[in-house]
Amino acid sequence: MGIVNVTPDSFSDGGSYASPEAAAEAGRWMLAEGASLVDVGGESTRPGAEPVSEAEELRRVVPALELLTGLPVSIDTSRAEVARRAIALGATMVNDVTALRRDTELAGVVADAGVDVCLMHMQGDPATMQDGPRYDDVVDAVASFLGERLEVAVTEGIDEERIWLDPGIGFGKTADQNLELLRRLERIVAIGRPVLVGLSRKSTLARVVGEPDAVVASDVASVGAAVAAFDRGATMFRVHDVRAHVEALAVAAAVERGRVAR
Ligand code: HH2
Repeated sequence: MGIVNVTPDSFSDGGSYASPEAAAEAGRWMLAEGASLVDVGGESTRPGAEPVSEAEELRRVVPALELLTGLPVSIDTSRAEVARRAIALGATMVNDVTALRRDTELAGVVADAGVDVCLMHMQGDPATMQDGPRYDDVVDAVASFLGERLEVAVTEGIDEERIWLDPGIGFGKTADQNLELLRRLERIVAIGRPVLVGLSRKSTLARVVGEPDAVVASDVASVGAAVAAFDRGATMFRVHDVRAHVEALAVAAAVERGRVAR
C-alpha cells in the first residue's frame, strides 16, 4: 500500500503533493513500482495533529481521487461522507485509524458498499496520544481492542472477509511499546484476519538507529521493520518507498517458499 497524503502537515510527505495532479502522479508511480493499492489521505494523524473540517478533507482528496479513478485506491479517512465520495469514485478500501469509532455512520457506508476496511488501534487521539501512553500489557490491550472492533464491524453488517486489522504503530505508544507489539505480532495475526502494518519512516525506527530526536526514519530502516513484520505474519505494508519494500518483501517471501517462483 503506497502512501499519498494530500495534506500540508503529514510527518514525512506533508506538502509533497500540493496539487491533485502531483498526488495522482505519485499514486500512478507507486502502482507502477508494484503497490497493490494507493492510500489517499486528507487529514494528518501525526502526533499533535489537529483535526481538519470535513469540507477541507473533501477539498483535499476528491480532486486527487477523480484523477485516480479506475485504479486500486484506499481512502484514509474516519468520516462517512469522505468514504462515501471516495467509494463513488472507485475506492475499494476504507482505512480508518479510529476503527469505526469517530463517525458512527461509517460502518454502514462500508457495509452497504461491500468494500474492504482496515480497523486500526489507537489510544487517545492524535492531538494527545503521545502524552505518556500507558498499558498493563500493550499486546493484550491492542489484541482485545481489535477483537472487539472486529465484532462490532461484523455486527454492523460488514462482511468479516473484508476486514483487515492494524496494531497502529505510533498511535498512542512509546518506541518500546511499538517494538513489543511487533515482536509479538503473531498475537494480532491469531485473531484470524489479515494484518496491515504502517511502519514506514516512523520515529521509533530512527530511535533504534541512534537518532533520538529525528521525526522521520530512513527507508532502509523502514524496510528492515517491514521484513520483520512479514516474518511475524503481516501481509500488507503501508509505505512511502514502494519499490524498496516490494523488492525486500519479494526476497523475504521467496526465502519462506524456498524457491524463486510463486
Ligand atoms: N499511519 C499513519 C496514517 N494512517 N493507517 C494505518 N492503517 N496504519 C498506520 O500505521 C497509519 C495509517 C501515519 O502516517 P502518515 O500517513 O505517513 O502521516 P500523517 O498521519 O501525518 O498523514
